[in-house]
This record gives sequence, structure tokens and C-alpha cells, in this order.
Amino acid sequence: MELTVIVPTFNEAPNVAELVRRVEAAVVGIDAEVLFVDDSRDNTPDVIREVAAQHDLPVRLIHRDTPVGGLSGAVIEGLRSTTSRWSIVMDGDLQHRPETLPSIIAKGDASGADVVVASRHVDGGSSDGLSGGVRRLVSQASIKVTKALFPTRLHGTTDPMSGFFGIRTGAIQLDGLHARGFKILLEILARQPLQVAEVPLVFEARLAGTSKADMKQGIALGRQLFDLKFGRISGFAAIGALGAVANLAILAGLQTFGVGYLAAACIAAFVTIIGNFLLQERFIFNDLKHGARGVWKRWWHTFAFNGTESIVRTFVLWVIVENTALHSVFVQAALIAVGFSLRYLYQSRIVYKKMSPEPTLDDIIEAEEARADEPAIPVKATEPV
Ligand SMILES: Nc1nc2c(ncn2[C@@H]2O[C@H](COP(=O)(O)OP(=O)(O)OP(=O)(O)O)[C@@H](O)[C@H]2O)c(=O)[nH]1
Ligand SMILES: [Mg+2]
Repeated sequence: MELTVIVPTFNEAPNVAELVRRVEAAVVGIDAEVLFVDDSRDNTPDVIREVAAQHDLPVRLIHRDTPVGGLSGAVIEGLRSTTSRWSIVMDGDLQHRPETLPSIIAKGDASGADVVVASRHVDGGSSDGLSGGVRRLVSQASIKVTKALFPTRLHGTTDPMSGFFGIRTGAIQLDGLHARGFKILLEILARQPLQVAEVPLVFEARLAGTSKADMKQGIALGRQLFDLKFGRISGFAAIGALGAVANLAILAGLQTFGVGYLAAACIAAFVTIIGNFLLQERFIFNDLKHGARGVWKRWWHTFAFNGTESIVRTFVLWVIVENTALHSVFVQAALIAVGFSLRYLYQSRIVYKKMSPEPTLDDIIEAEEARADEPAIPVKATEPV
């Protein structure tokens, strides 16, 4: 197939019929399909099925019962499930004109680009449909900041936050992408060097339904930028540093209440390991945890490794300090640095490792036991409709 139009949808029922009608008219002469990746909580999937039955244009639906990674996760899932020559990602509320679709492929083929961005900020483009002057200002400011942070990778685009873009299938590495937030194009462009071309985007007002953009998306963008710029390890280090400060505060605090220093150290270590685990689950590995082992297993792995690391580190500290002239604080600092690296490797490679699709014997037994308790396990529906 020539083109898959990937449309992420969240409660977009009133827009589906008009969207499919306009896409079908726009792609005449192109071997195309529409793929809705839907996380709706309303009747959008039913509407998609009804509308699909009324059109010759092939329409597929992936409805996700567990919407991992929100809008970005939906787009990645869509990209994974197509082998068309081009994939074009487009909003489901008709803010993106379907009539632009053929020009994206034409531009990509003429320029040889991997990615074609429909941009509001080139000649012929406009962002008039963006509701409110404040939102337009915020949008422009965030583009400036983002481009300043990634001058090389984003050199080829004037609109790295656009939700309307084409991808030459196979040109990008999907595995390294972090599925979170609204700005999947930014994620794609910042993580890998790609050849980018642009076409103008006239950004319309949303046809019907309600916006899902809110303050939370702004915070998510901040976190995405931080992670893209500094990587996961710096966030991990920040949480580790916070943990170290908390550890000392608890140690000192408990001693003022008369708790002995060894007992206080154990309590401080325990509390900090729990605190660090919760923070890293929420902020550092939140995009990996869904594909990894279960939360209790993640916790026991973390606890066992951190506990063992503390004990071994203290023992090595004792051996070195007793047998050399080195000062204990310097030795401890060096050991903490080594321990930090090992902990990071262990967490990212083992605790949050994506589990293989082949189940182990333990998994099969566990699944059998769970099935006996719970007769109906909902499954994801990938249906041609
Ligand atoms: N699958 C999926 N789609 C989503 C999710 N959140 C938003 N979308 C879809 O992504 C597209 C963009 O979301 P919008 O709410 O229109 O965001 P926006 O265009 O920045 O905001 P407005 O200008 O107010 O429309 C729409 O098609 C939404 O239905 C989600 O969590 N999962
Ligand atoms: Mg919109």
C-alpha cells in the first residue's frame, strides 16, 4: 500500500464521518487506508465501524483498552502496524486538512526526505485555528525554546511540535522512542538524524468535540525536553541525590530522638529506597514500566539490589579504610559513584527491561493461575472494519 493515514483519537465521535469523507476525497488515485488508533471512552469505535461500512476507502481500527503512552503511544502503535510506503499522522478533529495529504507524499518523494512536516510557520501556513492568543504565544515560545535546545536535529523544521507529518516507512527507529505526552514528532526528530522537508499547514479550528490539550501537556513537554536533552540518567542522578540528602536528614533526625545510629541508618536506607523507587517509577522509567515485569517484582529487584549494594559498599569501605591511608569520605564518594552507575545499569537493563514476548514457564503458570481466578481477560482488538 502507498499510504496509511494514522489518526489517533480520544472521544472524537462527532468528527469521524466528516474526516473519513474528506480523506477519501483527498486520496483519490492513491492506494491508501485510514488507521484509527483509538483510546476513547465514548462511542467513537462504534462510529468508526459504522462510517467504515459506508466507504470504499479501507478503514482499520486499533482500539486500546490500556492506552499506554497517551497520544504518542497511540501514534507509535499505529506506525508499528503499517507497512505502507508512507505513514501520515493526522489529528482526528479536522484541524489538519485532509486535502494536504497528497502534497506530503509528493514533497517527500521529490525531496527524498525521511519525514515531511506540515508546518504552520512556512509560507502559506497559518495557526489561526489555534484557540486564543495565549495559546498561540505559548506555542511559538515553546517552538523557539525547543529549537534552541536542539539546533542541529531540528534544523530542518520550523514546526517540531506539529501533529501532522508524514514518515517514509522504515526510515525511523521506533524502538528508541519514548511513548509519552503529545509531542511525538519532537521525539522522532530529536532522537535520530533524519532528512526533513516541509509543506505548509493551515491549522483550522477543531470541527467538533473537546480539546485534550491542557496544563498537564505543558508539564509533559518540559519533562520530555529535559529527558531528550540530558537523558534518563540525569533524572536518575537527581533522584539519587535527593535520596542521599533525605537519607542524611532521616539519620540525623532519628538520632535526635535517641535512636541509635545503626538502627537509624537502617531505617534511613529503607525509607530512601522506597522513596527513590516511587520517584523513579513516576518520573524516570514511567514509559518503560508497562512493558516490564510487574510492579511487585520491580520493587523486590530494586530493594534487593539497593540493599545488597549498600551492604557490599559499606564492607568495601571498611576494608579500604582499614588497610590504606585513604580518607573514608573520599573512598565513600568513589564507591557511591561506582554504586550509582551499577544501580542505573541494573534498573534500566534488568528491572525495567522489556519482557520477551515468549513467556517463561513461570509466566505460563502465573497466567494459568490468574485465568482460573478471573474468567474474562479483556484483549486488545485489532480489527479491520
Ligand atoms: N489515541 C489517543 N488520541 C489522543 C489522545 N489524546 C489526544 N488524542 C487525539 O490527538 C489529537 C490531538 O488532540 P487535541 O485534543 O485535538 O489537541 P490539540 O489539537 O493540541 O488541541 P485543540 O487545538 O484544542 O484541538 C486528536 O485527534 C485527539 O483525539 C490519547 O490519549 N490517545
Ligand atoms: Mg486538536
